[in-house]
Amino acid sequence: MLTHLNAIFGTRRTRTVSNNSQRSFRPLRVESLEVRDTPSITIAETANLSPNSGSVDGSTIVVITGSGFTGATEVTFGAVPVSFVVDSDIQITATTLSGTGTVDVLVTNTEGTSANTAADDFTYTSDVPTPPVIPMAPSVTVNTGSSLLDVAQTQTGGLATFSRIVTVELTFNTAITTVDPAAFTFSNGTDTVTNDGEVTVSGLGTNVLTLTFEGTDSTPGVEFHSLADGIWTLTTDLTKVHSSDGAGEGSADTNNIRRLYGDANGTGTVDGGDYGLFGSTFGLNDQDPSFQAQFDANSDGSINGGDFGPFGSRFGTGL
Ligand SMILES: [Ca+2]
Ligand SMILES: [Ca+2]
Ligand SMILES: [Ca+2]
Repeated sequence: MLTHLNAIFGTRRTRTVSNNSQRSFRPLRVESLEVRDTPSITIAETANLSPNSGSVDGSTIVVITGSGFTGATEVTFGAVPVSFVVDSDIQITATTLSGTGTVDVLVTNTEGTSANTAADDFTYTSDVPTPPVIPMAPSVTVNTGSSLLDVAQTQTGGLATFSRIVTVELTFNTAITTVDPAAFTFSNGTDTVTNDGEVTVSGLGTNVLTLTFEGTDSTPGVEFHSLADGIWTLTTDLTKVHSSDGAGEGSADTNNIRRLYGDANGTGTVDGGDYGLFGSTFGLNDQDPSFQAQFDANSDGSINGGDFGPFGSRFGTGL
């Protein structure tokens, strides 16, 4: 703080002093009294950087907090001057240029340069954080790549019905490393089929898992490596499906997976059209190019009387 006293001399006057002589003088009058604040600049100190790391490519906006920033003339990152704004005596906002390694961030004002401390360390990093890739709801296809679909499926109300369902393929957004029991559950309202006994999972280590069906004709929900008749929902419990980054969240349903043995043309009923197709493959085995595995109800490699029984019992029925 500095105090300024301004004074002026008044009109000259005379006054008689004790020995009767006269003496002239000019009174002094205070004109104004002014008190001024004078900035007291001290050497800067850096207490914190936020963030204290950023891309090697630069352009990271760094908020420097500390003291003595008023009148700062230069901010350097590893001796490289950068652009900056003095927000207040205790805060500067600076923008990095490209750099490498860990450097000191120093602030210079008229009194000097801030002392190098651990708090002023800034690290250039090439590590760009990426979010973990966890399994998301898969897309689901039935009988992919199977000769079971040699006869074109007719969509009924937008839905295909399959005479046999022997594979269900799930395509994920990332490679699946492991699955827990009951990660995949098929339900038709009566029976439940899961990978905890009736479903085998293959393809681990890739984005595509293939589900196949185990058990015999007497296993509820499974008939000779096919889902049994019904309108099925596949529920994928994503918390039981793991990528290298972790398990998924929640669950996903795939509805209207429809199976009716004998409905080879996918109309939703076993009808005359299916009967004609059945007749064309009757007596053939899986070595014959005309063999249609979708009619091989008992999965024994031939279309014969063992398949005609289940076909006949369903003739005229629908889902
Ligand atoms: Ca330092
Ligand atoms: Ca049909
Ligand atoms: Ca058969």
